[in-house]
Amino acid sequence: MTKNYETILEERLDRKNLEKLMAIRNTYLHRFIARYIDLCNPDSVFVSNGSEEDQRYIREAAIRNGEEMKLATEGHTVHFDGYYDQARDRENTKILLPRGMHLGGNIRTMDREEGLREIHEIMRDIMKGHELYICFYTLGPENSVFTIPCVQLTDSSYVAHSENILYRQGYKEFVRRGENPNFFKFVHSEGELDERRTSKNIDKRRIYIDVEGDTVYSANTQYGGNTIGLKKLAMRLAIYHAAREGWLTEHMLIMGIHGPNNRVTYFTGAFPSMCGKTSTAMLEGETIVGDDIAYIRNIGGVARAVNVEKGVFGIIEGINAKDDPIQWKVLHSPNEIIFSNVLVDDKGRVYWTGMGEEIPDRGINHSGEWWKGKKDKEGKEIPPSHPNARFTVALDAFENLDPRWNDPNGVEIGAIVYGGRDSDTWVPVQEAFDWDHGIITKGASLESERTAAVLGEEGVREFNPMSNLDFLSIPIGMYIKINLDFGRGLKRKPKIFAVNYFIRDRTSGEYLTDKVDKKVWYKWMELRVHDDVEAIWTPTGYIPRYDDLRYLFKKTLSKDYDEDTYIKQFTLRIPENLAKIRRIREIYSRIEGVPKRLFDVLEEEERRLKRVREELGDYVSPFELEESVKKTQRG
Ligand code: SPV
Ligand code: MN
Repeated sequence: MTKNYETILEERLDRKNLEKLMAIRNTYLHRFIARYIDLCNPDSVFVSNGSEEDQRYIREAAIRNGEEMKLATEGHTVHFDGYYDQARDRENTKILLPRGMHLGGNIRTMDREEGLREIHEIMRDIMKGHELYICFYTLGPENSVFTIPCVQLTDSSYVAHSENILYRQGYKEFVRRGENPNFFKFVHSEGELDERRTSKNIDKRRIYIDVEGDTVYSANTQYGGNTIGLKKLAMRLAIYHAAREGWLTEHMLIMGIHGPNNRVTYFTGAFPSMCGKTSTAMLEGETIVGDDIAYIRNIGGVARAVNVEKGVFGIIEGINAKDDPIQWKVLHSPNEIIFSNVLVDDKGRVYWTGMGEEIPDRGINHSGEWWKGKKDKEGKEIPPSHPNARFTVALDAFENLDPRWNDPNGVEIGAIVYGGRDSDTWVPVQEAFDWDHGIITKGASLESERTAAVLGEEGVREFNPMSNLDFLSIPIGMYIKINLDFGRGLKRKPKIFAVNYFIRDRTSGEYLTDKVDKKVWYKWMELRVHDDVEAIWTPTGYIPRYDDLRYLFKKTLSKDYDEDTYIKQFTLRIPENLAKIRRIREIYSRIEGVPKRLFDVLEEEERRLKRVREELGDYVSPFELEESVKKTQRG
């Protein structure tokens, strides 16, 4: 940058926008913005102060420049990402680190100098012909210990519009903080666009995370998970900070589970993508605080959590009127919603796979003009909507929004739940013996079966500790240690549970639980948090007693729950559990810096499983377990 930053800002911003920017008295911010205006060279610059007027400007720009199209319902728009730009790009997402530093084999990193050089090269003049939007937000509620102010530079009106829906406005927070260098910075450019207004230079798609500079660069992509700075990009920066400051950044929902006598117990839950996280957060009769990302801090010995966001970027596939009444209603009301990568007919109505209604044979989707049977370049049939098609909507559109969702002190966490897609090992719900046991055998041992229907690959288990692996910017061993330490510092420790919505029958292969059954598991966990019901000891944790479940099934779902179903669902599968321990131990033994405690706790669990196998065999019904424990207690 040869010119002085003030000169650049004066030359490139009109009077109104310059005034808005200068009302924030922060020269770090001004220098940063000037540098990227100079480098990326947009045609014009718009500074948003978060007012209704400025938000409208961005909404209208998205329509005007063709990144979104209006739909039949008021407030609804659709955005398409490029055919090859439909998901997070793990390959080209890298953490930039000083030369010679690595985070271990499971996390992609790159030499910082080299990465910065490459991305700055790619970004030179990349915004030519585009308008640059400069927007301010906060992660977490404003003016609280959780708050992280953020500035987003993007030349995509779709990205800016999405962020206005998903995040709290932060202009005032910036004004209040004044000359302060501590904020997250995101520079995004969709790059050159094709005739469909989608990113053209996918080969130059890069998402580089400069943890030391608190900055993320993203280029030549539009898909939200790669571009919406405050979502998964900020998560990597926050994990890096949290690790040093003793708090947690987690890929977790937050929800209130409603127990007896109007008691509300807050849960957080970690699930890998497409494993039921949003549908859990949307359970009927319960209340939602957040569906994707949580900051958790120890405040006075208590674990408290806030939703980093204020909206939902949810998967739309499979949402139907019967199973998802709350989401269905929102998607069919005149709210501000951006649909992405769904099918649109000529009347401006949207359709998606699994919606439970007839889908037309023609329309427009992520592949352009679409007809039933259309194939892509690889000869693969194109579905009407992409499996990762999404909707973006603010949380306040939902009738189940928890009244404390924006509490600056967060909500106290009573329970933490971990769950993955597991066809054969874990029972539907179980409670860990204690914090360490939960963190290690549930969170750190989380695996999920791949969902893509790729022949031969289906069922491959992906290791995904705390469902956070894709977002780690610190070594895995350090991350596990921080989780263990966090619990040790708490006076009141949340209980830890594991759930499995995907357990199948050993012989028929059929799912053993209904989609709605999870309601009962949460009601049971809520009672356990307050020690209101007893449970059965098993080598892997505590499981529900039949009588308690029968009562809860009747009460919450009006369902008769029979013993046979209970036995099938809760039979302890010892060979599968032992195999899992072997897999997990093998993975961790190849990772550096893993706390010894992890191996000890796994070994204890292995010993317990083997002991029970000797006495009761490979597959043990919960009734047998209950009997056997009673016998031991009688001596
Ligand atoms: C996920 O994949 O976990 C999401 C969507 O929440 S993304 O923004 O792509 O991360
Ligand atoms: Mn997510």
